[in-house]
Amino acid sequence: MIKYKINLLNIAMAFTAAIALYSCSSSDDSTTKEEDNTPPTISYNYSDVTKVIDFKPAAGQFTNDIPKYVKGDTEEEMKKKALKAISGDKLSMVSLGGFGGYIVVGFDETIKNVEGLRDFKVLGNAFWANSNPNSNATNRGGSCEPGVIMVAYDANKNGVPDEDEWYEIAGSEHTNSETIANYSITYHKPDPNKAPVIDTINKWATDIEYIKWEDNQGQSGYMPKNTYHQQNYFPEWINEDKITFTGTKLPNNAIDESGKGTYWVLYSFDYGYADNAPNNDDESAIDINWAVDRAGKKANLPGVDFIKIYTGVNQQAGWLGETSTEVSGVIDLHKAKVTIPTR
Ligand SMILES: [Ca+2]
Ligand SMILES: [Ca+2]
Ligand SMILES: [Ca+2]
Repeated sequence: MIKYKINLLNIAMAFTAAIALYSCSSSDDSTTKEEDNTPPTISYNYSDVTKVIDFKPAAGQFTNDIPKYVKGDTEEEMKKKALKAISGDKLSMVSLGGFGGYIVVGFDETIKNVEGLRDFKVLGNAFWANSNPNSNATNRGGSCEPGVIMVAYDANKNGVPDEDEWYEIAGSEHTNSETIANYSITYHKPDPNKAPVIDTINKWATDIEYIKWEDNQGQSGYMPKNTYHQQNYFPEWINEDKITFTGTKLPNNAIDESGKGTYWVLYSFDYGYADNAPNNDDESAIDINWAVDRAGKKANLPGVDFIKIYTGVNQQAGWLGETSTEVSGVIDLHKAKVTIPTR
């Protein structure tokens, strides 16, 4: 059994291995200095993020754990922990939980929108599967947990992203008929005194009716609790009994390729999302030119000062749990001198 998400160490190890492979393939001793057209190698061990404006993860198996909540922590303290995790040497990452959970980050310098080129990467922990039981699969897949990216240019120079400054990056699923704009979901704080509901088939679940949710499409359900993550899945620093998130919901991307619940493949969308392709893959890079307004019209931004990322799917993948976007930083590709043409 491939244990994609069973613990973070595995993810971190896979992630490090991917970087090592990439670094090796980029050096070539046979070329002389004059002839060497090898693009500069970028290591993804730093981040250009300098501010966390907002951090509100949805319910999730890594919520209160990445970053770690300590009893008494306020929202401000959680924002500081998030900043420490994904800025500078980016010591860790943040997990955004289920659909809608988000983080808003800012930078000391505007990331410029250079014509014809992609401009930034949102770093995550996506990786490709080593093998797929479905040999007919045409899309790339593995652990891809797509997050929707929004961008804001500080047009009025007041140092904050104002409501009318936000635009959405129209990724490959923007025109997919299964994508739902203005999707809204509410998660209810779990009652610690409620008796857990055990399922004899899904033995990984310690409570299959753990966190109740309903959406604005007439659907409702439960986020189960699993045996690998025992902490509270509802953000502990939020005092309200329920939290609501609104955004663009992407189609489900997880398929149980084993047919028996043991091997889930989370397929990658073509482009335009966070945590949807490995950090060293060009499809994790974003062109600011893809930003559109609510009517789908191009925003034509000169650059971006703020980026919001939120989990874009409402999906349970069996024992892997809910799909949650992870963010470990943002890289300004122009500052990094990395040239990636747009599509
Ligand atoms: Ca650009
Ligand atoms: Ca502003
Ligand atoms: Ca992830």
